[in-house]
Amino acid sequence: MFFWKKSDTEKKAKEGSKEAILELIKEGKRSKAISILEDFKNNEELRRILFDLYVQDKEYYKAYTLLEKYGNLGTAPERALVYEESGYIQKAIEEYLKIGDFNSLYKVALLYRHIGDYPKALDFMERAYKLVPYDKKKEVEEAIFDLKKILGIADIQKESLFDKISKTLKKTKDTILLNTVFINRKVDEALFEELEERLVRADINVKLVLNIIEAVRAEAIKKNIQNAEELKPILKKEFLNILKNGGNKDLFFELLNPKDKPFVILFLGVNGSGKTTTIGKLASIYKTQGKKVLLGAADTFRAAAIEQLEVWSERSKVDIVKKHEGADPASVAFEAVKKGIEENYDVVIIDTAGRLHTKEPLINELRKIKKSIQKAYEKAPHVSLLVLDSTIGQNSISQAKVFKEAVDINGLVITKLDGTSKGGSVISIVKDLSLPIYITADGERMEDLDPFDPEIFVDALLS
Ligand SMILES: Nc1nc2c(ncn2[C@@H]2O[C@H](COP(=O)(O)OP(=O)(O)OP(=O)(O)O)[C@@H](O)[C@H]2O)c(=O)[nH]1
Ligand SMILES: [Mg+2]
Repeated sequence: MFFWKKSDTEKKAKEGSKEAILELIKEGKRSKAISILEDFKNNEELRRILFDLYVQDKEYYKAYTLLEKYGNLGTAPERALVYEESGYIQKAIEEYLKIGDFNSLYKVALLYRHIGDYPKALDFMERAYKLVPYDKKKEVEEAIFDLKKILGIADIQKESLFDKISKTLKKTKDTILLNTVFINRKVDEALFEELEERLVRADINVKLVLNIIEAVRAEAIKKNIQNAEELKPILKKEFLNILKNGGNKDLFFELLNPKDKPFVILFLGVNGSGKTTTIGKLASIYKTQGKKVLLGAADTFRAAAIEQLEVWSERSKVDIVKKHEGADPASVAFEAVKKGIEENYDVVIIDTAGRLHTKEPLINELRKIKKSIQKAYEKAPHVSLLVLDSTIGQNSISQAKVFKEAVDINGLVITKLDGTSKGGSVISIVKDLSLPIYITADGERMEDLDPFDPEIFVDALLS
């Protein structure tokens, strides 16, 4: 009978016949075959089949135990995959290194990055880059750039930052569409009008736009420019002229490589501007540089605010000074800086609340916080940064003025540039506030903090 025939195969398989086992697999009885093979782990040939089945079925941990007990099974890429998937990163790295091609070196770099060994990650990323296929070039360049940034190495490649900022500014660029405006166009009144309208839509202040257009128009007449493409460098010059007080990328790297210890940074800004998120990212970067970091939860207004900072401190494995909701924020700031000195911290970062509807109390509270910080350490805060949410564009200027009234602000952090079409507001903000930009933020990952480079910003905007 048919039934007998089938069971015959099974019987032979159970006796360890390789052919019968392969037959079972062919018939689709994988789990049966696997359970039989598991009784023949000592047989080298059958063990190899079992390993393959485990890998195909993504049973990596089982494949791993087999590897551990019997050693050399499968190919290096298979073994690397098994180790990686079952969480044995160092062993996975060893296997990938045996392969040595682009993919495996890239993988090694990603794994080192995953376990937080950034110097090794950078080393292997650069080795992988030497073998990079053309379609992966950008991706690897960006990864190298991010790692260098995390490590606080100042000699970043301009192209990488340009690519990143271009991507970040996508929504703003889609609004301005300068390339479309300028392509195959004559210089005439209609062009200036369209340019004006698009710059206003990207949230550059109307008066400022009119001035810029006026200057561009004058230059175009002076040089008798007919082709719209040739207006681009003139526009760039006008933007750069405004942004020349907007800071440069060194500010970011000075922040990452502070001279004094503990280096105290005070973060200010209205609720939701991105203070806590930026503090968290910055703390992670310092931590990966091997610095000892302390956060001060001086936003005691809401319990959730304290908790959010706590989550970041756990994620970045840095310490935190906190008190209960409603505690005196100035006392939290004082204690954080004091602890920073006594326990030899490299960096102390103070988070604050920013409820604008209580303007007078807010100003008084911020002044008190600053005084307490100075009481604990007279040189502190070394830097006071005001965080502005770019999605509200120029409206942040009036907010900023309230904070400027309370505390001497050294510079700005512009957040959420990834989610806004109002990126042009950066130009108005710099012009109006005369403050340099220390950091731009564009996402949720630790790497999504960037230096501000006016030239790159303008090039990206006009590209
Ligand atoms: N897309 C994007 N979202 C961001 C960025 N920075 C912060 N956010 C988000 O913005 C929201 C507010 O960020 P928070 O860091 O809590 O802001 P905060 O200034 O600490 O706010 P309060 O604690 O309420 O004063 C959160 O949902 C963040 O995930 C950024 O650069 N890009
Ligand atoms: Mg917060």
